[in-house]
Amino acid sequence: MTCRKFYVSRCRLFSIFGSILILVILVVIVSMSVQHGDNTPTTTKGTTTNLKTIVIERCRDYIRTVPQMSSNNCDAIWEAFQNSFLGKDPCNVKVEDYDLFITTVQQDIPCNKSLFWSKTSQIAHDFAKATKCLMTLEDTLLGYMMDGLKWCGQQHSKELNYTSCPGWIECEFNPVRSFWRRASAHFAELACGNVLVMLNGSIDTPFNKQSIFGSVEIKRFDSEKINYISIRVIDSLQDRVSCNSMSLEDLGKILKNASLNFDCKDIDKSEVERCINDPIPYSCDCVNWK
Ligand code: AVW
Repeated sequence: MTCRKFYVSRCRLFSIFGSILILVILVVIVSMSVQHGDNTPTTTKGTTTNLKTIVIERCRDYIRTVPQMSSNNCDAIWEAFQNSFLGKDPCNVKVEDYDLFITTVQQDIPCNKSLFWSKTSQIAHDFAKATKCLMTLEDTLLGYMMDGLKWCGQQHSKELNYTSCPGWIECEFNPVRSFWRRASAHFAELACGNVLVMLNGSIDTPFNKQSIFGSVEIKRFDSEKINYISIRVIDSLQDRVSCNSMSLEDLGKILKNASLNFDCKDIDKSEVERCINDPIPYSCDCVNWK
């Protein structure tokens, strides 16, 4: 009797541990798959379900809330967007294929408002959203409409492909990557006055020449229009000086060669987080960026 009791309780214990283990594995799998900027190619996934509805609704929402944007026509924007990649091999959509689409969207980006980021997506967007003092690409209509979405077409068909689209690194000229390169180039070309760049000091190469910031945006900065570039390297380790690292030295050389004025400063992540949690509306001053 005692022995059976012992057996039953051991059984329960195993099944409880078993369930917890399965739960933990599930949570890890789900959280990995929803991570923005996941590096795993996702060949099995196709175009985001309801892409057209999502894009048009986001577009209408945006132009409703930003009065200066009312000249934009969301149906025309959708048409131009889909014409950029439909009927094309999803590994052969060129950056220039989005040219017409980019010109269909009318938006002025005020000087001194542009925020660029690399490997700091979360904190940069949280900062822009909380303070409303700067704009990232994803705060512009172009970026806002496409943020987090996936799309592709196929050759010899005018339909979206909902079954399978190439992943970000699977082939260079996939429709999503070419779009973000084109939109980023445009956003960088429009930058004027003082601009802020948030880099990640907790990785070996805060400035990565292969990133969109390093390979696209930095090349489109116009020294005639940009007064000053504040490079800010965000880190959770106090006293780390990423501004002195090799990768930042590379960035410095590129900026100097392009006659762009800049400085670099290491900033504690906690300072930015404090500001996000207790912002001064329409002011960037809750962080000492200077
Ligand atoms: P990032 P970037 N799979 O943090 O400098 C899917 O490296 O490149 O910063 N999506 C990806 C992948 C991937 N393997 N790698 C990157 N991405 C996408 C536009 C993903 O959406 C703004 F204006 C990730 O969040 C910034 O100044 C994003 O690319 C600059 O370009 C950024 O990757 C940030 O581009």
